[in-house]
Amino acid sequence: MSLIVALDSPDREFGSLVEDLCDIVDGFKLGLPLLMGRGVDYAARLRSRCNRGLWIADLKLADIGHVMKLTTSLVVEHVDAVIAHGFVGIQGALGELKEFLNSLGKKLVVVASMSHPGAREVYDKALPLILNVIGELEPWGIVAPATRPQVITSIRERLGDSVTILSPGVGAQGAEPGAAICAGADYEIVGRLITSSNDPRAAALAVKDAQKQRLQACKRGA
Ligand code: O7E
Repeated sequence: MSLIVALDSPDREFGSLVEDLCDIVDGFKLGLPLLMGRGVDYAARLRSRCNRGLWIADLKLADIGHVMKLTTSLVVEHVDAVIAHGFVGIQGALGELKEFLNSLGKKLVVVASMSHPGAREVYDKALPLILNVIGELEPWGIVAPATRPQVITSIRERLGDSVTILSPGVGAQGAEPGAAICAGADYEIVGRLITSSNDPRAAALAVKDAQKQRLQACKRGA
């Protein structure tokens, strides 16, 4: 099963949580509150507690290429992938960022749609245009909402198997573990359901178990 844990709180000590989860999860996503509140050195220290899996800087960049590269360069040595918004387009923006990341051997992840209810207001309407950008840009990964699995299915149908789909919205935002994977996602991103638990390792193992059961059910067509 594919599980990435979102670390967002700027005032939490995540070191022991990272160590506890290191052998059972597929990676960690570092949110902007954590990166801004604790600094880039903290990201490096966290990674030193678990030097395996996929480490992602969730910068959710949306700027001109020059500025996105400057922001990325502050943290990129400590992560494997960086997240940017898709609506800024390729020329003078995502194209430059992708080239920069490629030159460093790092991955670009582009937001195709989001998990909160307000995503229906703009994101859903813009999705065909954003998918044009993603289709042309060919980033390593994209973000699509676990809260609306039908969006994941339609994106997977449109883009095929070559793109990696990361899906947030499980747990605190209402999606059940495994639903996004059944719909075509590769990874589910889970934050508070695990990080706010008294026993994060048990919570992560429960998510993985629920993912497995859901996947078996959806393979049977349930
Ligand atoms: O609700 P939680 O606690 O499970 O946290 C969800 C995480 O996923 C959190 O870090 C948030 O920033 C992120 N996220 C969404 O919740 N919705 C989105 O649409 C997109 C993301 C996100 O991570 O985008 C990049 C993968």
